[in-house]
Amino acid sequence: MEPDPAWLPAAAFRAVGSRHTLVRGAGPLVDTVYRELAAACGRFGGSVARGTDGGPCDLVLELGDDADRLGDEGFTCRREDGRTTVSAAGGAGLLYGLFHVVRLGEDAFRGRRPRKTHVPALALRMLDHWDNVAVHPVMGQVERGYAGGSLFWADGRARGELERVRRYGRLLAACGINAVAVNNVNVHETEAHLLTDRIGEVADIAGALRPYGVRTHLSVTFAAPLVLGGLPTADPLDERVRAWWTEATARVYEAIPDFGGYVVKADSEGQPGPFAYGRSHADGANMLAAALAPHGGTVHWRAFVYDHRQDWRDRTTDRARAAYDHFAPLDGEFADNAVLQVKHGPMDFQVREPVSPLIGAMPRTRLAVELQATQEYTGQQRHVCWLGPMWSEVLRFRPDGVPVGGLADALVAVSNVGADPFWTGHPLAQANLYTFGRLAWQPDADPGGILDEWIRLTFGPEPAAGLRAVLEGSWRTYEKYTAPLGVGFMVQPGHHYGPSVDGYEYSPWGTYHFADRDGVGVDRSRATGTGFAGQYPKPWAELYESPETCPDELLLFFHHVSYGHTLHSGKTVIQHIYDTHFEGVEEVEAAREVWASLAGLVDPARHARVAERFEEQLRSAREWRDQVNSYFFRKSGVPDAHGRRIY
Ligand code: GCW
Repeated sequence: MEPDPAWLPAAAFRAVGSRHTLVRGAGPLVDTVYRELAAACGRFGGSVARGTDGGPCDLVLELGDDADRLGDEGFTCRREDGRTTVSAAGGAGLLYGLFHVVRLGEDAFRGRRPRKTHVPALALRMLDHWDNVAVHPVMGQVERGYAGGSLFWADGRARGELERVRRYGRLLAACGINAVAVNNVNVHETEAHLLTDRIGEVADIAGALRPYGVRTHLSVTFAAPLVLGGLPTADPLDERVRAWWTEATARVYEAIPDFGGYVVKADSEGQPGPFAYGRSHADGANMLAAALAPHGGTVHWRAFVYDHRQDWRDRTTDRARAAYDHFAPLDGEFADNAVLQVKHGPMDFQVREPVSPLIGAMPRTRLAVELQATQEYTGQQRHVCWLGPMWSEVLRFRPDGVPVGGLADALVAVSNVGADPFWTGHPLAQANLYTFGRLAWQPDADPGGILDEWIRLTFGPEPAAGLRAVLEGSWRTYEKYTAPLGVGFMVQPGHHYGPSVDGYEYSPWGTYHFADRDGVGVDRSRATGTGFAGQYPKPWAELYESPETCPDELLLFFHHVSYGHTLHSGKTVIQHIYDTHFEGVEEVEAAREVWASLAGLVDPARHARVAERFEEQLRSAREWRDQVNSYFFRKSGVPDAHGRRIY
């Protein structure tokens, strides 16, 4: 089966493809622009010329605008005297300009448009693939992957479907993504070799992505000098180790001259790191940064460092504190080409978390904020869960005056894409990928506008209202029927799908809700709890400190309260739990009906795939509702005020 066209169906090119266009400038990405236009004109009867002189034309795409202002990726767009002009200083900018015109459709060729400048707010807009080369006995081909196999790898080898990879690069460019890390941050034995003897396979992928301005990055193991180099140590301050990395990195750049850099998960969930040698994470990151610097590369060093072998009896250790406690003291010690990659929340991609207090706490350190497009904890691409509003809240949050989107140098998402013909398993999960790219380009963009854009491109105008109804509130719906009020987890251990309220309660992972007969939640206050709330600057530290001022949706993240505690909404905690769980399921039922009504307006294969997933979502949502409600009814003994069925 041909892969789904996603947000680039042929019809999206009708407006440009039926016009007369002139392309001015040279370079590989300008060639891509030309090829895109030639293909569109072949289909819709327009024409495209290259060069300086041109007869009358409707659209000009030209290199030559102010490089200082636009950089390589920015562009301007204007329309006057019946002609639309896109100018850029670099080929990437021209390509983004072309996709901008595609998004505008016929509007690009109507009336007058004053000149407008478009420059990405974040220089790096990246997807991290958690793809394994060899199938992992527990995690499979793609760790936390819900879209079939890997686009890049299969059963220990390069998959070799470079045309598919090229199409992927094209979709990414059309929503503004410019970097991809091609393997899992948990680097197992086979994958370690991508850095050295298997770099050619990475180079092939890089070659397929390059025409769309997407640079390739690699996850590497900190122990590479030991496991690949035969050295007795991986100590980042050892000269032999440093020389090994310098050499290995030089060879990477011979194979991939525009290689982006390394991604590293160190001292985290069993991965090796500098702690084994008594060195700091800055020592570790800086060693790799030094090897990359002569080539213009960057190391993305992940801050996801915590004790995953915690004793649940130990109430002093709080996983939420870990990233800040480990990294905030290192501010100012990281090299210029080292970027600290911080998960957006302090725990782990739950449906609701506060923004990580580490974000904003290291003003002298470059920052990448990591989101999770793959829906590990948000329905695993069997449930509709459009994450745009959540991500937008994160990016607009102001730790200390400046919004997160303005503090970050890079925005990264764990990819939700695989070898599935719909790319993302659930066809509607494509919206998350698209929204991520567009928010990374403009973090203060209205997510609803992005959703509409995605719907219009992907589905055309007819089913738009229905799609909006299905997607718009889907994150809040998911939140309603799963773990309440920011408490998190309550998922089945291991695979993390479906409810198990106590699944992680007595585990070593540091993820507890502490429900008893009187109440529920984690006391993270300074006064009586773990002190986590004190990691925030004002006003947040104070706001979160007290259950009276803490926002309802985060109450159980920060506080242990009684079931009778009254929320700002006026409801008690226990009644809130019952109400939201009944509502959540009702909302899924309603969305499923809306989807059913779109049959005939949506491509049949897509319609069938989503319809099938809705059956599973509804089954699962009911299971969540009944387990969570029964659990809290049995703990608390408090009946539902409305007498609904609880087991
Ligand atoms: O959420 C956890 C996931 C792991 C993942 C880890 C991480 C790649 O369950 O599968 O490992 O986060 O972000 O490193």
